[in-house]
Amino acid sequence: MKTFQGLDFYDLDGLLTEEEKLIRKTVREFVEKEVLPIIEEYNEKAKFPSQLIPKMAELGLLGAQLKGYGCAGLGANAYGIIMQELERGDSGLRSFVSVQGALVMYPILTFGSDEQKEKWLPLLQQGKAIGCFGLTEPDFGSYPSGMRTNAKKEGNSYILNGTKMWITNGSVADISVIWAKTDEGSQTQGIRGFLVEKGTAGLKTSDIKGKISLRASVTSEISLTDVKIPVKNLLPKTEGLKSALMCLNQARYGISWGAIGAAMACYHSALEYSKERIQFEKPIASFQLVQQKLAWMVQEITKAQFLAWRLGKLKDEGKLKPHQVSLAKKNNVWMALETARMARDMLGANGTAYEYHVGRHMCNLEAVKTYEGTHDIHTLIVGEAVTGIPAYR
Ligand code: TGC
Ligand code: FAD
Repeated sequence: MKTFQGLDFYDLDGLLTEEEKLIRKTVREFVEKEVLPIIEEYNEKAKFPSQLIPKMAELGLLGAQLKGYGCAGLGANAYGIIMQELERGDSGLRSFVSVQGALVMYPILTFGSDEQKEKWLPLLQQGKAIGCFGLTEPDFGSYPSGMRTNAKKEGNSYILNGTKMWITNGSVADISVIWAKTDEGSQTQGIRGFLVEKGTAGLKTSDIKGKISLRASVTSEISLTDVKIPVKNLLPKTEGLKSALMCLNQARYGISWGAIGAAMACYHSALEYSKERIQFEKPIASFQLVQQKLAWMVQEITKAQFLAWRLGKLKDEGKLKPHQVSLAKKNNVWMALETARMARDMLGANGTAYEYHVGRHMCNLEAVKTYEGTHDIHTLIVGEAVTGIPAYR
C-alpha cells in the first residue's frame, strides 16, 4: 500500500510552523517504524507495548506541552500533532501519553508542592515512572461529584478508602493521582487530589480483561482499603472537582487532535484499498457510492482539522473555554468513529481482518467516544454553554 501522507485538502500545512511539521515527521516515522509493525500483535494479545516507553521519552513526547523539569514546553498545536500521529498508530498509545502528560504530570505541575514536582516530574518525563489518574468509580462515571472514595485526615496522615474503576495504567502506575472526598467543603468542593505511591499498604489493583476496545492499553480497577499516606501527598493546590476537570480539559484537548490521526489512518486504508479492489470489472473507487464515502471522510476530516487547529490557538492565547474543548472532543471522535465504520465497510470482509488496521481503530474509538466524558455529556456541556441551563440532572 502507498505510504501514508496524511490528508491536507485545504492546505492546513500552510498554517503550521516548520517546528510543527518537523515534529509531525519525527513522530510519524516513529509510528511507521516502531508501532505499526507490532501493534496488531499487541492488540490481539491485549498487551501494551511497554518497550516503546523509553523511545517515546527520548523523543520528548511525555509531558511535551508542559514547561520545566525537562519537558519540551511545546505550543498547543505541536502537542496536538503528537497526539494525532500517535493515535494514527493506536488510540492506546495516545492514551498512554495523554494520561502521563495531561492527567498525571499536569496536575502535579499545576497543583503540586515543589517537593512533589521535583520528585516526580523528571521521572515521569523520562518514562522512568508511570502514572495514572483515578477519578471514575464503579457507580460514578459521568457523575464524578457523587464519588464515594474518601480521605480522612488523622494527624499527619490521610486515610483513603474507596474503589476506582476503568483506570488507564492503574496496575502499572508508580504514582496514582487519586481523587477523593474530604470532609472539608461541599460535595464537589471537598474533592481533592492525592498522590498514592505503588506499594503503599492497602492499595490493590487488578486489570480489566476481555475488552473489545483499547486492547493494547492497560485498564485497571484500583481498590483502596485504609491506605495511609502522609499529608504531604495531598496535591495542595487542588480545590474541589474543578481541579480534576481542569486536568480533563487538557486530555480532552489532546483527544480532539488524536481522533484525527485515527480517522486519517482509516481514510488512507479505504482510499488505497478502493483504488485496488476490483469488482464488476472496475476498481470499487469508480463507483459513485464509494466516492461519496471518501468525499464524506475528506469533508469531515478537514472540518475536524480546522476545529483542532483553532482550539490550539485559543489554548496558546489563554482563551480556551471548557465547552469549546467539549465541542471538539465530541465532534472529532464522532467523525473518526464514523470514518472508521465506513472504512471497515469499504474494505468488505478484509475490513474485519487485523492486517488492515481499520477494525482495530473502529473498536478503539468506541472507548474514546466514552472516556474523558461521553459524547452525550459533551453535548450537554455545549447545551449548557448556549442556554445557561444545565440539563445533567
Ligand atoms: P459542576 O457543578 O458543573 O462542576 C463542578 C465545578 O467544576 C467547574 N467545572 C469545570 N472547571 C474546569 N473545567 C471544566 N471542564 C469544568 N466543568 C465544570 C464548575 O464551574 C464547578 O466549579 P465550582 O467553582 O462551582 O465548584 O459539576 P457536576 O457534578 O454538575 O458535573 C458536571 C459534568 C457532568 C460536566 C462533569 O462532571 C463531567 O465532565 N463529567 C464527565 C466525567 C469525565 O469526563 N470523566 C473522565 C474520567 S478520566 C478519563 O476518562 C481518562 S481516559 C484516559 C485515557 O486517555 O486513556
Ligand atoms: P455512565 O456515566 O454510566 O454513562 C452510561 C450512559 O449514560 C452513557 O451513554 C452516558 O452518556 C449516559 N448518561 C450519563 N449521564 C447522563 C445524563 N445526565 N444525561 C444523558 N445521558 C447520560 N476514568 C478515569 O478516571 N481514569 C482513566 O484513566 C480512565 N480510563 C479509561 C479507559 C477506558 C478504556 C475506558 C473505557 C474508560 C476509562 N475511564 C477512565 C472511565 C471513563 O471516563 C468513563 O467510562 C466515562 O466517564 C463514562 O462513565 P461510565 O462508563 O460510568 O458511563
